[in-house]
Amino acid sequence: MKQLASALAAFAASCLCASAAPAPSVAEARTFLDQAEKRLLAFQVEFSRADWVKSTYITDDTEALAAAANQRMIDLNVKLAKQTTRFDGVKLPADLARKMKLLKLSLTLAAPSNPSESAELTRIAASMEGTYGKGKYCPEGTQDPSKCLDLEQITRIMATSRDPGQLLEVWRGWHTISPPMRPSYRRFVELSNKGARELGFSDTGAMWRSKYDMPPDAFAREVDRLWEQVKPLYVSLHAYVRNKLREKYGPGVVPERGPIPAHLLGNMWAQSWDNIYPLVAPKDADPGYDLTSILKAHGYDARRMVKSGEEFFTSLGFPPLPSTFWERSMFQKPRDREVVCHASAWDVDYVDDLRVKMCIDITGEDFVTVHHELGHNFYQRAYNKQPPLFRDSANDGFHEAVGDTIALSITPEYLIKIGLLDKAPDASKDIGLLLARALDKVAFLPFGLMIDQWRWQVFSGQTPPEKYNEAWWQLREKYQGVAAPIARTEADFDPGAKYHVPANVPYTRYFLAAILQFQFHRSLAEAAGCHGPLHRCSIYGSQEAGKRLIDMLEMGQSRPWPDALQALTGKREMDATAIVDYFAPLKKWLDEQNQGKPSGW
Ligand code: X8Z
Ligand code: ZN
Repeated sequence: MKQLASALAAFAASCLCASAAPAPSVAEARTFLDQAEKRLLAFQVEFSRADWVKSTYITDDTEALAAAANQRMIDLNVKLAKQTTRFDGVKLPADLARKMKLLKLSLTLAAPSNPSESAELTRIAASMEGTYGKGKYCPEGTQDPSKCLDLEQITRIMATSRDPGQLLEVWRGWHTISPPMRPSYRRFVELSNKGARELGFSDTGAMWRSKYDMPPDAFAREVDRLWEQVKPLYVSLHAYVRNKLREKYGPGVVPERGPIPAHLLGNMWAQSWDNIYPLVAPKDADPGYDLTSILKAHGYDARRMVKSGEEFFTSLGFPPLPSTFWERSMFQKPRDREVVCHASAWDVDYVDDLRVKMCIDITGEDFVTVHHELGHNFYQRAYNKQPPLFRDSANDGFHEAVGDTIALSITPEYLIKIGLLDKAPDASKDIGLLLARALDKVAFLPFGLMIDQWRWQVFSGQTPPEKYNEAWWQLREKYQGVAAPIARTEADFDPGAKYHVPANVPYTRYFLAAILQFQFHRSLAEAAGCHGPLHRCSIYGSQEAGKRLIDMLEMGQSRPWPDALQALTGKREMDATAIVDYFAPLKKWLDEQNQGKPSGW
């Protein structure tokens, strides 16, 4: 039988006759997809396991094993994606047509078909992430490795120190981890572009932009449109914060009109500014509580923070996490080995082997991140009954938005319900509450946007390797209005000091999520019957909101994302009016404070 089949195949291959082979049937397409899904799933699970071990125990060996498993998975995916062209022009039912399309689009990293190039690319990918995970700043003259600071220690200094000299030192120190990545990144761009081109995309950035159920150029315009909607709000916040920082640090450190030096905003990347809330708090409207102190005072540890997050989801009607989640997750930084601390959520078997990997610090910021990660896990389990190719979010912004949507419900009233707060601040403190939230959510918007503006330019060749760093700072200034606190040159590679660049995680998803979570929150709050101001609405305990959310999550990626958005919000467009309306009272207040002072940079 086997021989006969190969003889027929040989005949078909040698047949140069004009009468083309008949178009493949729908049944053949179905069989092809069934088999592709099975094979791909097996390779994905194998890679997940290797990747988990590598990320929680970085060594040369685990890196090599994970890279090899990644290579096998990518090579298979590339091969299958190429085979789909056989079915081009065949009229397929909608679900099969969607699967064909997703098979071509599912990769973030496409490897060239040349096996040695594919191996080189996956090794570079694993090693850049490892370099980041192991990154440390060792103050000059330090011989003693125990004096070196890891990112968790540096993060604490960035969050709490008000000494510009010390902030500058750790800012500079962390940025010393990335120059060694520069040649690797350059090669990474070359090879991944080669892989993307073999799949018919002009470059890796174009491949990323093709994943949104619309033409890639239309997606880029959509992102610009959303940014224009929120920009005035950001500019108001920026002007207010710059002025407060100038009062605090003096005109020699903070300019009156120009960009804000990037080391003063409470975060290594100036991507969210909530840690400097005490420096900018409104005099008469401070809510009078601080989540970090509350968690510490109540003796919360990492596990209890995760339990509390889980309890929010179960209050909405989600089933509790499986026992394996508690056995296999990593909540704390191990003392005896190198790990990738950057928080992530895993679905190792694509069914219910859910895990969180995070080095949790007992802070309000990490409490929010715990909810963020759990949002991924509950989404992953909600779509686990879908066929493998549909087991993903409607678009990647949706995946990032779910947990953040839940965290928007961490209101004073919610904290009272779970016994963490005695009394809610009255409405006169709303500006303080909104300002604290804006320092996180509004400050993030331009950062969420600029990382991939940089990468899209790098992948397309518009930014050549000799200009990697210059282009990075141009975009940071253009969008965020922040500047490097000390001179930078092309000997630096500052993009590499942000996790998602060496780890090759696309970033526009977070920008979309920052917009979407307010749309989700607005609809869910309505479903929960909350009619007060949205920043005071918590959907905690609402089965109605829970059902609305779960119904959408269960769709996975089976339909184009506007269908999923409609299921949850009744609208088919991403729309920044939800975030703009949420912060409207704050915007008015900020503009009053900014009167007569410069804004913009
Ligand atoms: O990377 C993350 C999550 C994991 S998906 C912790 N975030 C972005 C970041 O840290 O830069 C969440 C917010 C933005
Ligand atoms: Zn995430």
